[in-house]
Amino acid sequence: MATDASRDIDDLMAENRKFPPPKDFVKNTLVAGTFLYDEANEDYESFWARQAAELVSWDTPWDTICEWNLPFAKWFVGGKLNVSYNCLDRHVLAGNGDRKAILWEGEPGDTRVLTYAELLDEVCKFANALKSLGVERGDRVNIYLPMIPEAAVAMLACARIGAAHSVVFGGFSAQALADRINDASAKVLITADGGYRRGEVFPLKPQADEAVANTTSIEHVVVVKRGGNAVSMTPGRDHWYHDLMSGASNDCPAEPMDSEQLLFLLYTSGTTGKPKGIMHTTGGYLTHVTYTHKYVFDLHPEKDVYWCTADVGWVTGHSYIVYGPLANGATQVMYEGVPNFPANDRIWSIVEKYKVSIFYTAPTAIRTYMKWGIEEPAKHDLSSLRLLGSVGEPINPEAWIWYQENIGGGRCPIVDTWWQTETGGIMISPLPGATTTKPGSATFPIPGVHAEVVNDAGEPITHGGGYLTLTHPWPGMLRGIWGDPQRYKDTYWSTYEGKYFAGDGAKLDADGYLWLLGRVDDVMNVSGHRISTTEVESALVSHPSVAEAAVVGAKDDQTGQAIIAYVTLRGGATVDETDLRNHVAKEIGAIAKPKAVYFTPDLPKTRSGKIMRRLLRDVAEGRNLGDTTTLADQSVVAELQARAADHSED
Ligand code: 7RM
Repeated sequence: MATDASRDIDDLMAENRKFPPPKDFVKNTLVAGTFLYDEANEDYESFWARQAAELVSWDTPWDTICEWNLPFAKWFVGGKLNVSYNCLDRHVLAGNGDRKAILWEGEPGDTRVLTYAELLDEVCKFANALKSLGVERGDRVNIYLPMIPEAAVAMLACARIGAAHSVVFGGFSAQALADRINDASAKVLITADGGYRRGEVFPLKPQADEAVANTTSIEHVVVVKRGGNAVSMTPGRDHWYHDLMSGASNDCPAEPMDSEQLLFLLYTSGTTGKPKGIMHTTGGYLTHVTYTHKYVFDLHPEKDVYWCTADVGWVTGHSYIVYGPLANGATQVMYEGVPNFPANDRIWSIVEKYKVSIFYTAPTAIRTYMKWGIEEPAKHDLSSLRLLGSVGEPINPEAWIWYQENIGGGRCPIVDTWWQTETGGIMISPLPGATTTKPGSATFPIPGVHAEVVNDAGEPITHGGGYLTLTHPWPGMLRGIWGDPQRYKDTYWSTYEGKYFAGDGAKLDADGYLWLLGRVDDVMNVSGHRISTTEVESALVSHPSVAEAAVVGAKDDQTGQAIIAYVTLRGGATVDETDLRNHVAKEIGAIAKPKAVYFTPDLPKTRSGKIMRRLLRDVAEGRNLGDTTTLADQSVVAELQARAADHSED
């Protein structure tokens, strides 16, 4: 445990369960043993170059693997390639045009199947349609769509002609969309009339209209018909997707792009301040996501059915729905709607129906399924599953075990994948046929990646709590923040000299396993002990009645900060506050015992499912709420404030 003076994060939790790769899984795995790690350790640049040469098709080979002018990197310099060619044409040319690329399921239950040949046809036509609207290499195009195949088509069509896309999640407001269009000076906006969510059509076009009214750069708006809701179309500016497509030629040769050509911008709001346009380029990014998608998910493209439940509006959708899986020629499920329409077993009914073999989702979703109870997955045959993945937040050991037993039937390895919008692709994760996992640990950097946990002074530590840094450039790394190189340096490269730091705490255990401890802004300070939210939340979730927990440090006269816990119970379960507080003390120590526990049916989350502890801190300290625009469900906090008021009156 840290001493009082230490600025490092305490290491409170010990989790010793170990899961070696299951024997049946290892029989057919792509990577068993340490050979990839050994090769990468020998010379990481050559290792990445081998991946780039093997997994990606180039029109012109590169001259230099990596040019590193800290903090600015270029990868595969001088190389030329086309991302859409890599995701489509080459599979068709190899004779796999009839392979299913996208098995799409709409929320109401309607379905569509697109083969690689069909997807290529669609992308070529839409690329020509974009050209007819004046889109050229180097332009920016905004995409504001529901989870429909046209989202992937639009992204790939941009890549085909060298326009950078900027996808804005369909749940974001008109103002958020306008800010992002303005920052990128986008020329064209691609949207839909509306999409399905919770059994109803949510309109997108009216929001798009409002956004465009507050921008000056948009020349044309393309509208996909999905919701069937009434929309107004501005003549000359607005075009129906199906009208453009019916007149478009499917002949659109993929043009070779420079390896460092901008592929996309993706805005991250962070906790506060103006959203940052994270820049990703072509050759390095494609290499990184193709390599990780293949080896982390042990992809056998001719057999597997892969499903990532993210939205294309997030980086997970970019890297592990669109670019990685398609570059690898995978067959994947894409689902439009929410997990509880028409009932709480929708996800498992889709797994059964399409015989999904690789399933990739977020801890927040897993904890929600825990809350709904094991009866839901038990209604379905999930025996097609052979590998499970997790991304987005630390996965608490108990949620990991629940996932392993109730979804994976005890036979599937779990890959807990740590990465960020900024890293482009997975950085820390098990390789499922090679790594012995521990529930809640993302284990080790993947071959080719170098991470260090450092103390407050930036010195590497070998065990205990500290800060996660990345010490070498990697192919998928962000190339900067659009229009703001200084902010790029300040945000990521100035905390620890020469190292990338993006704000996560982490610890190393005695076996060298990495455990992510959550955002450092959320670390609590109780009597001089720096306690991570993750460890206290995991201790709470290890109680059999608890599905989900969020803790925050609230000002306290005695201890500086006191731990306040917000807890959601599993379906049908009950427990009292004292029992839970004692449970935490028993699991990880008296110092981490929450001062108060509030029970709540829901926690405030961002639209991508991350818990918003900042808002809970405001509630706990009785402040007016700050910026709530990134909150997924506005009613949750109001409810919590009401409960806090009740509690203080008892
Ligand atoms: C992919 C994505 C990035 C932040 C990151 C972490 C947290 C993501 C994990 C995780 C623990 C994980 N991109 N995070 N994955 N924490 N274990 N496996 O989520 O840009 O939206 O968020 O998410 O805090 O810094 S993101």
